[in-house]
Amino acid sequence: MRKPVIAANWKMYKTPAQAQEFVTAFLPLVAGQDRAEIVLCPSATSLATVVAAVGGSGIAVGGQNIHQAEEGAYTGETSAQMLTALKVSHVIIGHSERRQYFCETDEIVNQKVHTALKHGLTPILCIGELLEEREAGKTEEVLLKQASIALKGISAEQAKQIVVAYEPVWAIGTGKTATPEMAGEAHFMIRTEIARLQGREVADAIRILYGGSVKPDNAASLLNQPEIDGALVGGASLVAESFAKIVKF
Ligand code: G2H
Repeated sequence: MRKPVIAANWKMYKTPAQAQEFVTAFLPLVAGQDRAEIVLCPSATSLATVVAAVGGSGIAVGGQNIHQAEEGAYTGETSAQMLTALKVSHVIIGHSERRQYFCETDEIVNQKVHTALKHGLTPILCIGELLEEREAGKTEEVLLKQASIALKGISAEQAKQIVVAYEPVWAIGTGKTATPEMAGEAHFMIRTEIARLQGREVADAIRILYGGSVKPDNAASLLNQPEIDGALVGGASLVAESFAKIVKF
């Protein structure tokens, strides 16, 4: 059985003090739960605070982005090594906001996946179609293209460590959620493509999360779909009580 992953993507919210306040409130709410793996992805400036605050609770910490290069003259960027030095274990790669506002192509996403894996970071690889692509009947084509380019040159052993997040772009921060059936169908397409690329064993092992306006009141119906192995949560992860409810779906 695939253990669900419930990941918080705080985007560009929370100072270190606010991140600390969240963790202090959140830890007692999820103490003793072992049903899901929890990953908190704060902004880069709060990573060290969150790593220290979660301590030995078993909660993992992820970055929201890395640069594909090892190091270099890339003002404002963060390398994989900078994350691992802070004891960060995960990193979100290819979020649609990075693709849309920071010109990340599928090829750059692929390079970032390679860099993350090389440094032992678990990539949370985001893929998803735009509204116009869904309306044009291109959802499958888009998802398969994004998945196949992102996984280029990745061995089966490495691929098993990746967490994929299906985030239909039209459902992000909009309050619109894919129905559980729509999400389940997209996850099935992605898993089938992973099986074609990496073999059935990898496809059966890999966790595919759903992201896009996940809230406490829709979490259970999405997460109980057999193809959905967890959630990547934005807005509803900013408040400890609501994120804890999602964790305990
Ligand atoms: C999608 C999601 C988190 P939200 O971006 O990755 O955000 O839950 O606010 O739609």
